[in-house]
Amino acid sequence: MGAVKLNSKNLPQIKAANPSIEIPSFKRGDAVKEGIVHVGVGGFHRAHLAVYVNQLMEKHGVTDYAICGVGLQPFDEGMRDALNSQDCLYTVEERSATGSVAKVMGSINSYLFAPDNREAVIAKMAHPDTHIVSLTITESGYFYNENTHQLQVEDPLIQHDLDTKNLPITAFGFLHHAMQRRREQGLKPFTVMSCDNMQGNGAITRHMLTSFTRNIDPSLADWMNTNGHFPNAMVDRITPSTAPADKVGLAEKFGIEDSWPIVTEPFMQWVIEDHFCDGRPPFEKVGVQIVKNVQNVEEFEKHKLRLLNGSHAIIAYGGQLAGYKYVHEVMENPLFAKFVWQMMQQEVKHTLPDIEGHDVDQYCKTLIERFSNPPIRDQLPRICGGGTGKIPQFIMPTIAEAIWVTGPFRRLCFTAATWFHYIHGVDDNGNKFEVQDSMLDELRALAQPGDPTGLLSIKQLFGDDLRGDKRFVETITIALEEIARDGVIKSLPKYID
Ligand code: CS2
Repeated sequence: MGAVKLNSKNLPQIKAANPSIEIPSFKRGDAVKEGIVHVGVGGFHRAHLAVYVNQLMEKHGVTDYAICGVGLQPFDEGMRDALNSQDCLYTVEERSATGSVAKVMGSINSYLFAPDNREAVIAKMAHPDTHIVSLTITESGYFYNENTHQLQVEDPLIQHDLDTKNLPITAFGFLHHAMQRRREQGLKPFTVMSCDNMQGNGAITRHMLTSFTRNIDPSLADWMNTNGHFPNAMVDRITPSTAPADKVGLAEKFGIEDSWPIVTEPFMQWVIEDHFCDGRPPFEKVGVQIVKNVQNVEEFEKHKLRLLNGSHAIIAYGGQLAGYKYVHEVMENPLFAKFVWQMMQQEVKHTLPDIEGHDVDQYCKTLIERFSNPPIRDQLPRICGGGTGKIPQFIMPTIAEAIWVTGPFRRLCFTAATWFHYIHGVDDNGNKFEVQDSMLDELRALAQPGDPTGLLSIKQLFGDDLRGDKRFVETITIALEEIARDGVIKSLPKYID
């Protein structure tokens, strides 16, 4: 029997054919309120926040916090068409070594594609039913200068949106217009909830949005700053990009024809500060760790960003240069597996704060297992992309702190060096690959094989502290020379005890 197209009407048929599939039994559409407007409906959102909200709706009768998804970028057109063709339903397939489980999600209730109607997005955010606007817009969507810690106000997209005669194109443009409307209507600001991988994501969102608005209307910036809440959060779930084979596999194994399913790992985690200015759903009922204290969130964030995302950097850039395609393949090479373990244990761990009840060694072991999970087939290019938002966050601060406490940092430098070399887009066997980064032209103009000085001169990414540190510059130069001369695989043994 052929697979059945996913939509509301066909749900009973899908379930009848395969009772193990979870399907939403809660009401959707006009029967619920859309309390969350989410900007950036990619794989991660659909595997993370939307799954938590689905559980709230399914198991706890929550009806005020369904999600209205929003796409800002022209490339979101594909998501619009996929979701609209199936009543915004989609499948999450959780894969582990022990097998697969399929769950159809119904928490996304509608979808707005901003280029179709920008005004509709502003009106939706400003609507009294909207209590939270959440974001997964990637590091580059924040226009955050890592060096000055200020908004990149000179960026042409920000300049476009600062001219309020223009309809907005950036997230901050939309948030600004919607906040302005809410103040005029006597409403509270919505909570702006960042779900991106950044240390202090809530604080950065607050700072960037109020800086943006201060350029247009200082009193509105003050209103948001005083009345608005921007919780910090640590978010985690490894979610590969959907591959064509994933659609075929879903149809074959589960009989579901889904235009854009998600494949992910069983593990998921979210630690968030309890700072919401216009109400929130009872997230704690579905396993979210809601904490009162910002310091706790910062500590969790530090552990996750430095251990998970930092390790992902060597796996992705080192693995790509060595000619691999997937994370689990890299981990099957004992040189990489040892390197990752030793970097976490010897260079990263001692820069991390103790968290009561959190066993960091166990956390590292779990990470090795998660990275080694073959069936999710996590693609290296997914992790390699956008390195200018990643290396300065996941690796550089750890190096700076390791040097500060005179701890070892050679492996961290080697990891940074793999990214510097990756920019050239040629692997150790001479094969070309595509490099994806919003700053690619600038990076290419400055990158030199075996010499980090050109790239290190980009102040916006690297600041002055490390560039001026002799130990750092010497160590990264040696690593980059080794990679340029011998390749990654031949260099790795020098970094393993
Ligand atoms: C990855 C993350 O893109 C990256 O740099 O490290 O997407 C990673 O998979 C997630 O942060 C896991 O929570």
